[in-house]
Amino acid sequence: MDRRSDEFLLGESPTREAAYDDPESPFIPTFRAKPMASVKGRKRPLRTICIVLVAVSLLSFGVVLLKPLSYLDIDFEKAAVYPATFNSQSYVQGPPTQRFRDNLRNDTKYITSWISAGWTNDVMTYGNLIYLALITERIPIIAKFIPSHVDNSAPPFAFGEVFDVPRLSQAIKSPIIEWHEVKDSESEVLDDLGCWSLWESVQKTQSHPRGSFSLNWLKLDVSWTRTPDWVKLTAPGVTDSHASFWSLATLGFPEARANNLQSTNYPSPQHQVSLPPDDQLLCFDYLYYMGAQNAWEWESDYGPTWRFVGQHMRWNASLESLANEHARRAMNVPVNEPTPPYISIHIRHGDFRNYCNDVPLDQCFASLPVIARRVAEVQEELRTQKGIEVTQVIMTSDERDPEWWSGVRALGWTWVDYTTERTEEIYGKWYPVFIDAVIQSNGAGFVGTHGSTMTTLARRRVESWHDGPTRVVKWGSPNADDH
Ligand SMILES: Nc1nc2c(ncn2[C@@H]2O[C@H](COP(=O)(O)OP(=O)(O)OP(=O)(O)O)[C@@H](O)[C@H]2O)c(=O)[nH]1
Ligand SMILES: *[C@@H]1O[C@H](CO)[C@@H](O)[C@H](O)[C@H]1NC(C)=O
Ligand SMILES: *[C@@H]1O[C@H](CO)[C@@H](O)[C@H](O)[C@H]1NC(C)=O
Repeated sequence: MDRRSDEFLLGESPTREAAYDDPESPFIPTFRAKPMASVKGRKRPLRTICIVLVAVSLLSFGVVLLKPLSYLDIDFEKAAVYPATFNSQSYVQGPPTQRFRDNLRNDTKYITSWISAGWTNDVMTYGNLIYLALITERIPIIAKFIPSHVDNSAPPFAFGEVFDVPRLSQAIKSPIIEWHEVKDSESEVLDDLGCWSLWESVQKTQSHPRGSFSLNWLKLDVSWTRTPDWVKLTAPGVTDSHASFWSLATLGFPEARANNLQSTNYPSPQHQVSLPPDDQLLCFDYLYYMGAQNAWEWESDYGPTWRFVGQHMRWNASLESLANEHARRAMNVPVNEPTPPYISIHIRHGDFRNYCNDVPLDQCFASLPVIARRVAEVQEELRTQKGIEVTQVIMTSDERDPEWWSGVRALGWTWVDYTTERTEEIYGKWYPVFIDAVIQSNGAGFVGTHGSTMTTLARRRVESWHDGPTRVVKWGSPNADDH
């Protein structure tokens, strides 16, 4: 059992610094904490409390929509607990408007923030935003995903087409709205907005707010006000970019807001207007680096965003069934047979080579036999702990080298061939990464790559959703994964 693992510290590389300097570049945390114990399902006594809470929050929001759930076929347990759903339409004035403000309800407070990294990091950022919404009792407004590792020509992709928003909303007992429900995606109006920027309070490399292409898509001209330095999670001298959830939360309430309005303000870049941070629509530049008590809490068992939000971010059913079809074809499952349990693997290569420094690639990345040893451990755990014999193995990876894939084939493993499937032509450029993420998450067990957030999320999903065994393969030197 590899529940104990030492922290894997990759050396600082010039590339990492370069990525860090570029606000539009993804950045991977290199300090990874220990693997978590699996998050257990909700206990029965909690159900009564849940029902009461749902009732109370529904009443306080004033709307009870008696619409049957659309995902009853996915999770009967949870579906049965929640009798009604939050209708996002009830938390705006009406259909999307040209100016976002015309669509906000004057009796409601909102919160928003934006993204600027790889897709998984962006998923985590939205998770953090929703968690901050919960503790400030505000309604989160979520923008579309925008491409970074994915081809730049891929159009923005709605959060609700990746995740099941009604289900998430019910699980966390809060409405969630998407930006395109508030402001018309075709609007030509450039809206002024005052927001807090925490980027300069948490890191010293850049002396400007964190940028995001989302602002261009949403046509927002933001006047930023610097957050006070006490939002930083760690001591001023510590080089770490995390802010603390509750420090930011205080700014969502009148006292801390009023006491910190005198901070540096940047006029909006286009209209050159100086605005204080908006009180109705609380907004922050970037919420990827957030923690309650420590940095990188998505890695920890107690991590609040995973516990209160992330685990409830289940896939949109259409996407999930599309991924299931791809997985079935990869495993050659006959039409009339159910999808067999499989072990999913995520091997992150691509730009991770930049962390190898002087170590040759074939010695830096974990070899296939090293990965196979981890797969065997997962197989063994499934056999002994759950009594299931899992022989199907599906590889997902950003590796492009055909020789490497031949090696995968030689091990008797399979993968989705997106070229033969013509997935991008048929569905769009976003789909290979979405489908791979769904396939990873639905493994009976999972093997991933140390240092990749895509692995982190897959691992947590397999542990929470399927109670499956997981392993994370270390790399960086020839014997990195010895154990
Ligand atoms: N289709 C596919 N894409 C992948 C895979 N692994 C990585 N990628 C691409 O590379 C990106 C990795 O960025 P993130 O999702 O943020 O996760 P990460 O591995 O922590 O990488 P960084 O962003 O560089 O920190 C993904 O979003 C994908 O676009 C994979 O197995 N399949
Ligand atoms: C709030 O909005 C409602 C409905 O749009 C309107 O009737 C009411 O007068 C507004 N209240 C205030 C304080 O502006
Ligand atoms: C899932 O995504 C599809 C579009 O792919 C959308 O029509 C549907 O409403 C989404 N499902 C939910 C529950 O939001």
